[in-house]
Amino acid sequence: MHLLIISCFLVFSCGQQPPLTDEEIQYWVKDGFENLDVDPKDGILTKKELGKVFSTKDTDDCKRERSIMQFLIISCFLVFSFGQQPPLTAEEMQYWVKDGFENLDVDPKDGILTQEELGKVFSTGDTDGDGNLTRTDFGAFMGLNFPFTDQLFNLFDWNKNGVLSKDEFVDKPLVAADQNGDNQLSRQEFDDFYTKVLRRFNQQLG
Ligand SMILES: [Ca+2]
Ligand SMILES: [Ca+2]
Ligand SMILES: [Ca+2]
Ligand SMILES: [Ca+2]
Repeated sequence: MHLLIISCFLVFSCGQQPPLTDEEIQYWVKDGFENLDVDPKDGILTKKELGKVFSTKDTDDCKRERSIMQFLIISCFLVFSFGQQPPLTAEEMQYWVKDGFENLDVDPKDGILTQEELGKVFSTGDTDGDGNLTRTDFGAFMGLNFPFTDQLFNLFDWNKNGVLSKDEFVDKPLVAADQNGDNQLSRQEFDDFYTKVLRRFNQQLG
């Protein structure tokens, strides 16, 4: 992925392409995908299809270069849109906050996070059952693409002992975000709190 980002910057910085607007990027991504997804045209890019583009002996070099360029633009776009490169845009923050709520609001999925519900999430994450989440447990829960796993873990790790107790993962954050004191979090309360948190992380990096 890093190689692709670098290639991308090279492509852009060589001035072969003026800066693109959002619409242009969308167009290129769509156009690029459709040019690459040919064998079979099924909405999925296989290794074989990508390999063809890069190994083609097509005498039409321009066409080949264009395809490679499009592939790089797609890669860039994917990398950026999944937020692996902080700072995040407002839309990306919204996405992660929404994603976070949906990952937690599972039992029952009713738009409200209760203490009991968060406790169940904690127990699921605590794979060895010792009453603590390690950084790895926490990372597995947050997913590979979340850009602020370490920062969020450090924020939660109140006593700085390198693991999260149930109190640190469930009770303290719940109290911090619960505006009306009913000991549960509405989507609005969750959004308000975590948008602020992500903004702060963003500023630290930005
Ligand atoms: Ca719920
Ligand atoms: Ca554990
Ligand atoms: Ca701790
Ligand atoms: Ca509440």
